[in-house]
Amino acid sequence: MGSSSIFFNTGGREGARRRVLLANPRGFCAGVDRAIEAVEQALEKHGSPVYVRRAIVHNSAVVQRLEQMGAVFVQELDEVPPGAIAVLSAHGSARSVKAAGQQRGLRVVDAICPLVAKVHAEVEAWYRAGRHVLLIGHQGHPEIVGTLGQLPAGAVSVISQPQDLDLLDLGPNTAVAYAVQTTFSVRDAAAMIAAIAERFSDVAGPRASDICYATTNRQAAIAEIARKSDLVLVVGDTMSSNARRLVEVALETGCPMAQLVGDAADIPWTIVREAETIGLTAAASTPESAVNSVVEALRSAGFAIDETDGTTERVRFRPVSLDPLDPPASEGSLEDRLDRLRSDLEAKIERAIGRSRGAGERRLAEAMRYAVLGGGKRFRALLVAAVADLVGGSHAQALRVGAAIECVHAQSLVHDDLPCMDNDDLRRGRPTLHRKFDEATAVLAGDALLALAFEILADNDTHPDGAVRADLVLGLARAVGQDGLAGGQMMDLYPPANPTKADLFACESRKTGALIRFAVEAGAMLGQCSQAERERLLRFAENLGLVFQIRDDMLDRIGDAAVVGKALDKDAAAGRATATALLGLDGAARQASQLESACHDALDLFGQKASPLRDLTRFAVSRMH
Ligand code: GRG
Repeated sequence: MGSSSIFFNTGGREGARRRVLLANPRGFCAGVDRAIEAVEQALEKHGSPVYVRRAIVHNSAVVQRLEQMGAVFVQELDEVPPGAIAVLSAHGSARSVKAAGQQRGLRVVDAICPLVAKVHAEVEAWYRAGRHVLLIGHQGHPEIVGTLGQLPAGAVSVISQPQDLDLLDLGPNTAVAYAVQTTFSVRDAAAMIAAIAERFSDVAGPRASDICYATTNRQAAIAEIARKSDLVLVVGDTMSSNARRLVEVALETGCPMAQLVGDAADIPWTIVREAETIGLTAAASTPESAVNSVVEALRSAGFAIDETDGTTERVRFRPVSLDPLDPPASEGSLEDRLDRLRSDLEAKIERAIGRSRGAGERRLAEAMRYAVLGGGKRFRALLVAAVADLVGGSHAQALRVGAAIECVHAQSLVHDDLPCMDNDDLRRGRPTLHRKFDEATAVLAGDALLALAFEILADNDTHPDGAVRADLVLGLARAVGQDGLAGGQMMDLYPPANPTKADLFACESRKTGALIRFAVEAGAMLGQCSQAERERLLRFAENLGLVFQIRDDMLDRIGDAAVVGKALDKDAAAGRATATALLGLDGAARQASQLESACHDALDLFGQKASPLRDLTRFAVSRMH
């Protein structure tokens, strides 16, 4: 219904101030936002059709908008043709769903809300600890079906009300643990937990409530408003559990009437006509456009809109991993593969930096992007991918590690260029970050890139095994710290009085070699290799790191500034103890060639399979940029 067509009977209360109390927070939560974004991005990257199993979130307006963009909603994955992309909903899915999809050759993206994934991890841990799991939630709701599907049949009992406990065939001394549907009523959950504690002697539960922050905040906000309202309208879909809970909370709080509306077209005008104060909120799956349509209709009908204060929500999640959509690493020519690797890597970094809202955050994210996405050969990321490929590691995981290393590398370049270090104006053919932005932004963007690198490595998507992730984090920490980049840079800034070749190597193998060594080590960690292979790879890495920096020193003398993308002839002017200063240009070239041979020797063990690493070595020695 268009607001202009509303005929409104004020019931003789023209003088009274009729108002709408607009709840805060309301509408989209971070998990919903993230799931919708995953479908949008899959469509943007791969075009239509992108199949989505079930409603991505419980809102028909959202579903219709995505359908118009090219998404195809299905009930089950067997409706999806092999090879196609299938996105699983934010509510989470049973393990068997994902496994069956992968078995049919689908490229499955899981848009599960991270807070639901946390509940999945919890129930699994309780089960492994020998506890029977009591899952507090609504039978048949997709989130409950998905959580049930994490464990074998019989391991979990779903309970929706305290009386359900009487139906369980479990003795009072059974070790139990409870978990709660993230969108359950906070009040009802408390009553259920109390009933469980009464019925069982050995009860474990989550450290923090399973009910998500968004449900908790929306229920608290509407409870506050409902007390002062004659009518509460909840903008949401009838499918939505959290929307229905908001209606219940409003009624329980004492508001005489509460109703669910999809948008302005559903406004119950006969009831609204009698109301003086209307509380208005929206479910976590409701787009703000639907709320706006209701607000505008009520405003046109003579209601003043009072936006109430409420909790500010700062929860953000990293975007859904679209790794499963990457084509197999081995497809296409070498050139194509390198181009694809670079573009996949950059897309990953772009997504890892993510969306930002406030002005300060936007500037920081912009500076981070400028630093890490503005050119660069991606040598270190190519190296991780080539080593992982050599030892049977996953390409998608190698790309994530490569993205982390490129973030650290970019940080080191940004800080290296600062006035307190090399004071450079040009990098990768463009103004350095502090010239383009300012020094404070450059320092902070570097800090944030460094933190982001560790965040990427520590993320579950990088490797399912926590021990491997811990090794990756440890390895990178060592590569950047006192014995790595920071220590090497310090040696460069404060060289000994009469530096020897050993001093030079000690500095260069840290300043540049440490990250190259870590790239090789990380690639090896992602695959399976014998101790002998590992030792060879490390020897290869040691020599490659040195050769890469020696060539860098040589380029300062012989390079073309336009090709190298930065000011040259700076080392000699600054009296730096570089390879060319210590060994002369010819001596440095001879040294590089010896190191190159040592790289090839170390790779002998791998035979033909190591040819991508040999190509990268040749490139390191002969590169002109
Ligand atoms: C990482 C905590 C931490 C501190 C950094 C400033 C600093 C400490 C270290 C400087 C390290 C540095 C800049 C070494 C030089 C490495 C080098 C040869 C850079 C050029 O690498 P390329 O050629 O560059 O791969 P592109 O632009 O292609 O990525």
